[in-house]
Amino acid sequence: MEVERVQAIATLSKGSDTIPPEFVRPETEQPGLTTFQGPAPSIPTIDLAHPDQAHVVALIADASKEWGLFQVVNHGIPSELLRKLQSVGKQFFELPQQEKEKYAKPPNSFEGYGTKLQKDAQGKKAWVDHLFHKVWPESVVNYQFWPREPEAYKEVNEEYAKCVREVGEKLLKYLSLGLEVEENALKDAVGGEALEYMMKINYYPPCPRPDLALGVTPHTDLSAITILLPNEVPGLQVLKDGRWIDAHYIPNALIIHIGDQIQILSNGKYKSVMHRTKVEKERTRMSWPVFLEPPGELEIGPLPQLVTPNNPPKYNTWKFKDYIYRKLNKLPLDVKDG
Ligand SMILES: O=C(O)CCC(=O)C(=O)O
Repeated sequence: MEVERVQAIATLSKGSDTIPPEFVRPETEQPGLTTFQGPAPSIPTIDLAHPDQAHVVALIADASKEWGLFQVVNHGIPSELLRKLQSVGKQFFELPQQEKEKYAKPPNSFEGYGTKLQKDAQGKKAWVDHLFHKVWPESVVNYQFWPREPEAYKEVNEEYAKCVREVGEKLLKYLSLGLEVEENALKDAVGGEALEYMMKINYYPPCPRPDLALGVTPHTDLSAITILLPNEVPGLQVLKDGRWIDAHYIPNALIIHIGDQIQILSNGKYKSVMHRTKVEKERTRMSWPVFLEPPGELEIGPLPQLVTPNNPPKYNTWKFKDYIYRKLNKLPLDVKDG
């Protein structure tokens, strides 16, 4: 089946002031109508290299309880490597279409180059193409989905995977300490050394009607946590107290999302963040989220250390693969859902 990529639709729409109707969101979702315009609190920014670890733990715990999202600076990944990661990803999306199609997602695969095929519940589509491939551990990496062009793609992504793991492990440690459990508790609970790192590149081409369309539509991440590098074009929005708030761009910062699995393990203390993305009229937004995901067979439920008669489990325990299946198919998940 010939799939229409958003990048191709965007090229055809250039110079026009309309977009195909399947990209026009309902009014309740249009960013032009629903972005909060008043003075908004800013998303927390946390210096990971601050010498007082207890202070960093407290900031991360507060941000994860209140927002489910924060930015980190001084995270230890060299800015030169961030620039290279962005450069090789951009070069891939700028290849001729038939080159990119060599990496097209096979049916039933999460990995590969693609565009969300199904329309969503509103019968609408999102203004974004993507590429997914696992980067760690080695046993789950399938190089079939890693671009062979540009040539530096593999080396740069392997180097980034090494660095992003260090950040991920530090965050899981601080999140554990913020729950007053042993520092390895969350890492162990999400699979320890078997925790999988799934790289995604989002490519949001310019859109003639950014007031009407969305890039990714509102969702929380299935992951434990997500570590996201954006390009300089802002677009991420977070739902906070019922308002869609813009995340400001901080050069070289990483954006950390608390995902569903950490919300479950923390028995609801930390919040999985509801977020979406806007697109721009003239500029291409790109982002590089890495999803830290438990192996499919691992069961995830509230940490037993956090469950007491006064604080019973708020969530069911599911194998991660069953959690994904149920969430994607909109089947009941939580204790309250039955
Ligand atoms: O591009 C972004 O900032 C967010 C991407 C995202 O939420 C996703 O890919 O699931």
